[in-house]
Amino acid sequence: MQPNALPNIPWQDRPAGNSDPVWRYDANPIIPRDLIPSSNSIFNSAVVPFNGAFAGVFRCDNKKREMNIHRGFSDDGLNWRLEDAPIEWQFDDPELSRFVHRYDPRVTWLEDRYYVTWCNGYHGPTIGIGYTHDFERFHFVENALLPFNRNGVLFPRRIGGQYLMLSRPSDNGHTPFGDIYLSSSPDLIHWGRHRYVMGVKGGWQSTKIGAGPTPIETPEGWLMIYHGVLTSCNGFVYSFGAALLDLEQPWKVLYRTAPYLLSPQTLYECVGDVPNVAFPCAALHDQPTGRLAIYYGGADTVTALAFAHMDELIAYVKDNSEL
Ligand code: BMA
Repeated sequence: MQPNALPNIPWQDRPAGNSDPVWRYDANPIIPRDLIPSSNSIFNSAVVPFNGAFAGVFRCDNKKREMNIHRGFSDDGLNWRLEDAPIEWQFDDPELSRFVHRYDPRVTWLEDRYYVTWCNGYHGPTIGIGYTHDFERFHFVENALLPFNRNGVLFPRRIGGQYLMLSRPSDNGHTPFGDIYLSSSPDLIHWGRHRYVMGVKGGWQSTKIGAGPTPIETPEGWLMIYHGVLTSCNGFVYSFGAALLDLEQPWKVLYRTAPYLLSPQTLYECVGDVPNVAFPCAALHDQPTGRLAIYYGGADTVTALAFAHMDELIAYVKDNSEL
């Protein structure tokens, strides 16, 4: 079991005079682009509670501009030690060793281990699924879906006996479309019963959307934080919002934010290798206090942190919903 109480997650109170449902850590970014010798950039990364502290899987693009995922550890969730070399995956089928790149990891504690999902380049982007028990040995399970797909995110428990995964069918490039779907599996290998969850809407989420952190179970439904993309005359703009999904039938959307929760507005979100990107991949929740720490990538370059109160966030999603 993972503890519901995480009193040691990073936290900072909402700044005076700020009434936003989500606010930024004032010492952002928490991970600079050059934390390890090999890195060009470190962003779109996932963290989890681990052994009373924290561990994570980090997207590090190297100085050849190859995309791969690395493990990291932290005592406080703020100061991270990342391995300079990418994760080495073990696999049963040598075909799985063929990959072009790995990026945008999510990590989900599910039953007895940490599952990692990521965008795996295998003749086009698809969803790789692997696991680790200890952040020492990592086992690559399978490519879950056919290319082209990105933003694969597992639910943290089975529902109706099945494993569930959100994903976002896409193309082989910088996809100009994209809706969120749900697939189910008895074994995390064979996926089917695909259901439409939700699609694009106006404004900040008008071009494409994709699930972010592992959904969080609340009495009001599954909290799904997701990114949404607007196409401006200067390119894509990545913001994030949130939806509440039905607890037992999570392809049913109960509420969904019409305004964004956070959009790229600070220097480290607006300036970098890809300007104007806030891309969430993980959230830590301390249930007793309702504190939420959201990890997101800034401008495809650095890793940043934002905070929310679960009760306030749920109320905001409900009060500002347009389905
Ligand atoms: C998406 C993914 C993300 C990235 C975003 C903005 O297609 O590649 O990793 O943050 O584009 O470049």
